[in-house]
Amino acid sequence: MCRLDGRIDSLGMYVLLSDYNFDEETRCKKHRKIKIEQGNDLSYNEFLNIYMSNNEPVLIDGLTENWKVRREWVNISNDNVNENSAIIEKPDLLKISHLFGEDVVPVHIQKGISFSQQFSSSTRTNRKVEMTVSEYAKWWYNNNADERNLENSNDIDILYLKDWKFVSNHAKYNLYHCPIYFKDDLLNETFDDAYRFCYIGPRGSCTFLHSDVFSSYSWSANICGLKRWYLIPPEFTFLVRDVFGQNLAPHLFHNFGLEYNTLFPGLSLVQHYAIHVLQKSHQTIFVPSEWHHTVENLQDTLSVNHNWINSTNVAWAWSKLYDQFQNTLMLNDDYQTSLSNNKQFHHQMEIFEHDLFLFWLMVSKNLKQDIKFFDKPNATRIRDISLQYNNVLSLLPILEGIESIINKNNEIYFRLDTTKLISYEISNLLIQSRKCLIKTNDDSGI
Ligand SMILES: O=C(O)CCC(=O)C(=O)O
Ligand SMILES: [Fe+2]
Repeated sequence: MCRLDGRIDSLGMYVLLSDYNFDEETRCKKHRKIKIEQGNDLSYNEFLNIYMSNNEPVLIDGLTENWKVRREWVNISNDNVNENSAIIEKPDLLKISHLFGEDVVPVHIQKGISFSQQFSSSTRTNRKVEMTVSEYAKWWYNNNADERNLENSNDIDILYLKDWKFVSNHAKYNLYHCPIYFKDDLLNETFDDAYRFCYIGPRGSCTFLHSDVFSSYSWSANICGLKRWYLIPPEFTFLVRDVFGQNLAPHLFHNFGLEYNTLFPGLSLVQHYAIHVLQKSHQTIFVPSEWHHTVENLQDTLSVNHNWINSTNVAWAWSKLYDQFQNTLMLNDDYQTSLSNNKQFHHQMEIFEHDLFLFWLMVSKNLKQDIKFFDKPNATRIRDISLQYNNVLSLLPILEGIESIINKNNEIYFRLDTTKLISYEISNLLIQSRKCLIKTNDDSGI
């Protein structure tokens, strides 16, 4: 099993930080390349056993050819300016806006267009606003000129349309088919497709260093354009945090000078351990849990992506949430007397309560489904494929964990009324699922 978070090691590692202090196995991970698979040749079980279970990234070719988004949202033209008359593919904002112009979407306004400037300039900002797709399309055609000189336009705003929850609003449009590898999805089944997104980004737009929500997996299919990814294996996360293992560096290739380098001494090293990926159209990337990454659109790019959780990564997601809870409690114990820390404690506790509630919804909903499923061994739901990982088995310890947190802390910390409901439902669900497991074990002679 991989280590998901190197935070605890960070101070210790920094004391002796150098490439040479890594053991042989770690040093061998330098300049690793991502594997490329052909969609036709990769079975679900191979994807599960080689990539999902080992938490390893992969690029899969050729999943998108027949998708509607590819047929109808991409404008294909000939480059008549250059002699070799290459084919140019771009997001067809005219068409998209004609069809869905009234949708309100999140747009990130970014400053400073060239990546070299972006990574060396402290002025780059990322402000999020909402606008309609037709307003975005207007901006696209008025400002996103092909001839834009990236090196000299750092004063111009660049607008990146991100996290458009297209499927949850227009499921019937059938924009694309979720590839079989990513269908086993507890997250979107629970939250009505809320983690299924569409991205439209002009050349020069980017996504800053982050890892994905709830330690989920993500996949992203490039419909047209070109993306550059830097993926950081979780055992090197400490290299992108400050010396105290707390804050994340804003960028990977950033140089703010001596003071900054002292605060983030790992950045010079992490470049060797980050996996560099150029993702072309028709390629789909699998980003494993807790791999930090940055993404840059090197051309005007259209992509679809999902975050998802299933029984292979749900325990990691839970342990991250649990850590967050322990850290919050420590905040309270350590600084009982300090008012500002008390405020911080309550703020963190609110965030935790919210996440715990979402987690509870996900676990309980799927447990209920799976318990029913146990009675019908020939069911054909897609999730049956990974039943070897048995969702009841992987979700049950989480339910127990939630129960113990709520029982122990109900009086002291939690204010949510829902916790009462949760604790009542948990007891019932635990009784049922344990019965169900005993029955299954008896039937199978275990
Ligand atoms: O394409 C992007 O800009 C970001 C995508 C991303 O972060 C992801 O798929 O996890
Ligand atoms: Fe991401």
